Amino acid sequence: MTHSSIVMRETRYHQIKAVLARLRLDSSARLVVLVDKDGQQIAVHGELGDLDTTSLASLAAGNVAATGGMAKLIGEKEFPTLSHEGEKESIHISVIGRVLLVVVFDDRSSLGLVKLRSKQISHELATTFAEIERESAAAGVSLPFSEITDENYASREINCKIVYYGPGLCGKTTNLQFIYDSTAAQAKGKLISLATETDRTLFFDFMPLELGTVRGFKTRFHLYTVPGQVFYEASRKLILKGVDGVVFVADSQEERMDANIESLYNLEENLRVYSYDLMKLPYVLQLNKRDLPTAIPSTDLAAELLRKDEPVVEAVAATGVGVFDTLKAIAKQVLTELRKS
Ligand SMILES: Nc1nc2c(ncn2[C@@H]2O[C@H](COP(=O)(O)OP(=O)(O)O)[C@@H](O)[C@H]2O)c(=O)[nH]1
Ligand SMILES: [Mg+2]
Repeated sequence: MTHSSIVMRETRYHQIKAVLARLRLDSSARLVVLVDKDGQQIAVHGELGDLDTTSLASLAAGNVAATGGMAKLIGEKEFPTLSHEGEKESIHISVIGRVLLVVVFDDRSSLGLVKLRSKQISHELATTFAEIERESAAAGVSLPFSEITDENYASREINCKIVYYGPGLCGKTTNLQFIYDSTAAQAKGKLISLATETDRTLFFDFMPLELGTVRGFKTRFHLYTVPGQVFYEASRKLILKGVDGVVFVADSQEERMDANIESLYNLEENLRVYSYDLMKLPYVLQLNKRDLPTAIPSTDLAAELLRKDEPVVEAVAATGVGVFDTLKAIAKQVLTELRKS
């Protein structure tokens, strides 16, 4: 989260909120959200209703990243706008440098109008963000957007991204599903699973989770899983962008040992793409499926998969054993890192 963070002064935040309010009015939209490309929500204005804007922000960023991959395949740098028209509600996304302007609208407006108005303010937003980046470089500090974007204490937020990594069918989705099933409704957003017909994770699972208040900041964890199959390499890379902590879920079955090792190498390689170093990143090793008769001894697994002094948690995700211990172990490290910055 902090790798590309910039600081936004309160006055800038209000300036941006005012631009969003104007856009919403001029385009008769329901809601306008400004999101950074890593999926963090920067500011929102409009009728929220029960809309989960955290998930919206995250999925919008995933959407832009995925279509960006498509653009490159056909020789374009990226697509500057994306729109999705539904029966009643529609979404228009504009890519403005490092931020995404997401407009949600219904039949009180039209795609043409939203497009026009978004384009008209995109220059203004780009200029403002260029200034913000200059200011934060001058201040020489690096804090995430969300930490200081509001003077209102209660609404200060920290969003952390945790990725569950591991070979196909090791139990990543099962971990998230158990957390989801055992968490109070007010603490969690929707668990969003993009799965194939055969129930394999296609793109990712995503679930926001509130951890309460840490040092006056409302703290929210965004939990992701990656698809395990070899051919989803592109998704795996995208999901690691902006990661704050990784849980590696190993499958204890003897016949999955090679798959574990391959996936761990793949993780290290994909982290390097973003100049992250597994050695420095908050990291937990979960040895899952301890219940199976073919599970090899934990010490043998650990000997093969340990990378540093990371916590090792034995688990049976299917029944929830070790699932929260794993989450706590990674959360603790991520929060310790945050305190340093
Ligand atoms: N026996 C056993 N099965 C598990 C355990 N954890 C997950 N599974 C099963 O393994 C299969 C794959 O799990 P899933 O979470 O979809 O794997 P993913 O590909 O890593 O997301 C499912 O049928 C799960 O029910 C476990 O601890 N023990
Ligand atoms: Mg899965």
